[in-house]
Amino acid sequence: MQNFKAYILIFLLIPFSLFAEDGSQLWLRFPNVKNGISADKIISKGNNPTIEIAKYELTNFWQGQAVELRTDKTLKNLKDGYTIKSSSDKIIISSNKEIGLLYGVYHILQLQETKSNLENINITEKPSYDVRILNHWDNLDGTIERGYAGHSLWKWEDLPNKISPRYKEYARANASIGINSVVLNNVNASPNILRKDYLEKVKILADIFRPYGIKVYLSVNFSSPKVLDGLENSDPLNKNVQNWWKGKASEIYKLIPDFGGFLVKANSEGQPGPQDYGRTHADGANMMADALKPFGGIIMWRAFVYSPSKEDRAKQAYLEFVPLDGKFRDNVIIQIKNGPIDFQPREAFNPLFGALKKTPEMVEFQITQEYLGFSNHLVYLAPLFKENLDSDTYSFGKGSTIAKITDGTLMKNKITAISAVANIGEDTNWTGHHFAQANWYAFGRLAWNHDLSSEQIADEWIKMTFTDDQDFVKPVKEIMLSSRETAVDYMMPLGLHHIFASGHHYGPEPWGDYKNGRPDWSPVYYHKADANGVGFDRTKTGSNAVSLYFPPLNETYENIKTTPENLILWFHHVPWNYKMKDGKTLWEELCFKYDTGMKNVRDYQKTWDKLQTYVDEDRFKSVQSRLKIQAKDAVWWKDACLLYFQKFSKQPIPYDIERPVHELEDLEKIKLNMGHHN
Ligand code: GCV
Repeated sequence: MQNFKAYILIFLLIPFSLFAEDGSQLWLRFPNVKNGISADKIISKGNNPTIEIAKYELTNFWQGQAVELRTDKTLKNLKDGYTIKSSSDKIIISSNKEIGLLYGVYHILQLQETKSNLENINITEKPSYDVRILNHWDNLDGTIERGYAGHSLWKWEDLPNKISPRYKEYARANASIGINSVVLNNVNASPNILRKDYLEKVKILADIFRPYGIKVYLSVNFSSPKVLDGLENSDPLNKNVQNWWKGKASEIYKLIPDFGGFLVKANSEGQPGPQDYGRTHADGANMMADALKPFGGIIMWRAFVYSPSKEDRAKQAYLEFVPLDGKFRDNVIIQIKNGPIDFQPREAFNPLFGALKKTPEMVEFQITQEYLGFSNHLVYLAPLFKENLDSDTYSFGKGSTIAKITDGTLMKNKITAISAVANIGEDTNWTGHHFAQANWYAFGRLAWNHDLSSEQIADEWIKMTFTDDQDFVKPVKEIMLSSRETAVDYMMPLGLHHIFASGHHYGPEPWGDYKNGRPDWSPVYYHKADANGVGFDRTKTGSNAVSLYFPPLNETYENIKTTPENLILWFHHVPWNYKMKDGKTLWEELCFKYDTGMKNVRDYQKTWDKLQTYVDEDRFKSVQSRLKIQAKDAVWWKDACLLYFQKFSKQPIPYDIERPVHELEDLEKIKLNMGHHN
């Protein structure tokens, strides 16, 4: 009897466990595939670990025609791109490189899973960027700076002996979207990463990633020579220091012959750098560049520098780097955050893009949602990435988009690269929020082809990650495509920025005024609300950051009437009763935006609940409960910001807008214990 009961119980549980999905397979689920084609249907000469992976994917997951994999030297101009052509009895994938063949295999698998037309295929793919790189902000103790999906994937304690199966899964996921480079450790770098024992661990990861076409890079600490080996200093003009880096480079390349290079955060937020010795960023970067040059390595030198000076933070990277243009070695590339402040929900683009005419530049995006609700909020980031890449800098005349400046079209750069701070941790589903997987996916796809639309990327991702049923795809796509603007609306509409609570950057703290700390980390520094109005005056009467933009943008932004309204408070201090284009006053518009953002999240909840039958139980519930948090947070943001700004506008919240449900004093008391400094 007892047994019988157990059977019944198991029987009842089976349907749920079968359908339960934990998200660990990302967009590589293949839910309807039992077997792929048999090995004799794969035509390929030669054996190579990358080709072996391609064969594995085909025999496990590909259900179509026979496939021929061909390396073809005449396709050199496609770099690691490929062609896919169908003939009567097979599909032929050709590439100059083995990795291109693997990319081609992932491409046809994507077509199969999205139920795309597989007849008469004739595809040519060439990547937009050579280096498509994830920056992990993982510390050697296993924590992750701004990581919201658990601890680091890298088990430094276990390496080099014990190898987690997830290293390979991670590499496979990256290869499936064309990511070919990773920085393993935080830009706030521990010198220890360059110790012999750590390099031996790094080597193991590099060996695992190599067949998937992925090169390893490291963030390095500028003081490493002094800290690790007791040199008298780490001055880049000191011969001993230069030799130390040369020796370190040859030690690394002995272990990892295809090592990619270094990423460096120097003289920024307390990190050491060449300026500690009165030298310039160029002196520092060039010293490292010379050490890596014989081995083909590159230096990605970050432009994220600012200090608590009188100068507007939005100008500082420009002022620091423009005078150094032309002074960098040809294996240095300047890595620039998309905006001039710090990964805000919306920023104007960084005026440094296009301002360096002789030095290659690359974008740094942030996939991890430091300023976008961590892994609690559903925010699809492709529209943010696209907005930046499609921004016209006018630096080489009209049409000088950031995409064209960084991909080599306008600058003929020797190195082209694009980077983003990863949102990956050891959580079962890799990214915490199931929908945050879409941001990893979207970055990879855009790094491969920046002309893809946010919509197309969302469409692919939804179909592969959930289902291709249009009744699901359509509403979910609508949520995703509107979600970034929704987050801007309930957090920081109309160009407001950096009004986050200090430290964790999660909730609102527009009242934050750190007089005794760093004023440039204070929300009041950024919104400047007073009885007259709100917003940061960056015109001639203010910080004049507008002058850093090329004409006609400098004029466009100087004039409040021509400044896009979604950036109006970024560039102007705007009177509360200023008339917006829709006839509302600024105050009314601000209220309306916060309200719209909040209501949109409530609508996402309704939509998601209606879709329950299309999603497995576990993922459905997980997304549902995070949407609840997002909805609560949106009300928190709206009430905190409107009640606070109301103290200055001294006007009622328009009566057709949801009433606040909090008291400002209560919100001001909230102190989340989420750690971190600024
Ligand atoms: C890695 C912001 C973040 C820091 C980060 C820094 C950077 O200030 O809050 O956590 O540090 O950017 O990008 O260097």
